[in-house]
Amino acid sequence: MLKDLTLNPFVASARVLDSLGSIDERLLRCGISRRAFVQFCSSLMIAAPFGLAITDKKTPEEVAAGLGKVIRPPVIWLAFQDCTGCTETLLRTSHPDLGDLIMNVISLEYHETLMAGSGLQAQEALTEAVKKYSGKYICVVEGSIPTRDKGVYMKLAGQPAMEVLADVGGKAAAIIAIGSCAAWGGIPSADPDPTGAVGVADLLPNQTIVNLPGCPPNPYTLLGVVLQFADSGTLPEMDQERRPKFAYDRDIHEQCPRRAHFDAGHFVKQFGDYGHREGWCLYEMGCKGPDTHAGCSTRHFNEIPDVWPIGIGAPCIGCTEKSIAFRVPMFKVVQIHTLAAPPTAYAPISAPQGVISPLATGLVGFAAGALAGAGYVASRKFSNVMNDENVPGATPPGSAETPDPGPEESPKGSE
Ligand code: FSX
Ligand code: SF4
Ligand code: F3S
Repeated sequence: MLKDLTLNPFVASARVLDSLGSIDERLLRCGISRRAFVQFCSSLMIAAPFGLAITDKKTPEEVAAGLGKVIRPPVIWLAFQDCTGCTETLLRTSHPDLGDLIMNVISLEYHETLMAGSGLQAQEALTEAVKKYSGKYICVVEGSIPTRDKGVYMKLAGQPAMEVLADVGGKAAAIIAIGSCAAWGGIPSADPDPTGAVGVADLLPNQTIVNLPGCPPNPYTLLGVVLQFADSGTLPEMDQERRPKFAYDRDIHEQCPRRAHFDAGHFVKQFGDYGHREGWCLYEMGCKGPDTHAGCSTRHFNEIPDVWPIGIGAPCIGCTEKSIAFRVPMFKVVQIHTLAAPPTAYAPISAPQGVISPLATGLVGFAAGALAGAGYVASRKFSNVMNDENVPGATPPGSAETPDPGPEESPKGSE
């Protein structure tokens, strides 16, 4: 029994979409187990614990029961100037079943990279899908659109990408710009921007557009938005950059597992040093986590714990932020502007080691250490002044002003 979708603007003409069947029907027909679907629903709940009506349930079974009745949304996927990482992230789940399941939960009507057909056959499939589901399909756009020289730098069947987007995007119920390239230009728009690369909203400002920046973004964010739209015709609450708040409401720094090291002043000075091997803070290596809104620190990729940039020891490059990734050099240290200030006094993670006699490490030593520690942390407190050279870490790593802790920083016998 299909859910009554007559009140849903997305499925105003439900008969056209009825032929796609509900998610439950499709999974049954494809022999996908209930267990795999419930597992998928629990991943969705983890990715979107708040802010999405479809995951606002008590258990994964309840989410599965609700989602199973939803008619599979038709999706037309356009790929422009990109590396295809956005598609890859959707397919590279750690369980093969899951990739298969994702492709069955939606009805992918056109996707150049994944479809078997090519050339004229593919072109006809696109024309037919646009005609059949006009005004009802979700158009997912991956990659930026070249605008320089009348858009000659990318064509699809002889038509400039700009025109394809205007045509296919213009007839969609909603557009999802997946990845930083589609959201605002991304890598192709980096200086010197030879093709005049822009994002979807630059060309279709009046369309219903959701931006899911990230290079690549988390695939569950896409699925959450698509499924909510298919279920109720609504989109999740968005910020001023058109990003859904449920996935972009916090900065990386706020929930970073290395945050305690930041607060204690333990910084990696160069890749491979003691601090890097010990998982210290990557701020001085150019980490943009304090200025970057994304859920990566709690929602890792490929369902594998610690698979995200900082988790594998690389600084965040701010790939979800319009003004950071591909604009600010990767290893340039950012000034701290966020409100997420560390406590004024924070116990050091490991006590400094030296040759001071045990007697001297009594109350006096404790007080002096606490004062010095608090002073250091206070000096590192967030500055609102751009280019404030007094902020430790304001100079690029490796410069003369960045002190190296030296070997004495490492606890004895640990290397
Ligand atoms: Fe861009 Fe997506 Fe980065 Fe790549 O396609 S957001 S270059 S991960 O693949 O568009
Ligand atoms: Fe994590 Fe980067 Fe913040 Fe350090 S600066 S705590 S590595 S987000
Ligand atoms: Fe991007 Fe930073 Fe996450 S680089 S993937 S926002 S950790």
